[in-house]
Amino acid sequence: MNKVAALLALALAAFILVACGGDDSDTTPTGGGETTQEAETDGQENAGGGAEGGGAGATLSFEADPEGALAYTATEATAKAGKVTVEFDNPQSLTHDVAIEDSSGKEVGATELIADSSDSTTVNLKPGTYTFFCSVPGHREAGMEGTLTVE
Ligand SMILES: [Cu+2]
Repeated sequence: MNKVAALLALALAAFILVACGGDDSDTTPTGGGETTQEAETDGQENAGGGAEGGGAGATLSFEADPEGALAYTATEATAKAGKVTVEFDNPQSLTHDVAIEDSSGKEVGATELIADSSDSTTVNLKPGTYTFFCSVPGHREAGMEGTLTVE
């Protein structure tokens, strides 16, 4: 009986060790793996952007509020780094555009100022947070802006 009890205790101890070890080894490699995957993904994205060269690049579509408000239909947008086509549809008779500036306030691109029309432009975006807004005086302040996240 003593032997059996000892074996059971050993088995239990081994199980606990394995379980704990399993958790540890799960946690550590997963964390490291994620870091590696992120690095690899970034590399692939960069490589992909370079290979695509903007040909099959992403398109960002913006629209001024069809009801006539000083707003776009979205206040958030996301895009992948690289060449991005910015499309803007303005159904209003009021003139608007879509300008994009980086986090330092430097404008990286803008569509034409248009009314009851649409326009598009191409911008080269690096990963980061940008602001898109209407450059007509007062419109941005009135709410015609949003955040563009580039990954
Ligand atoms: Cu405007």
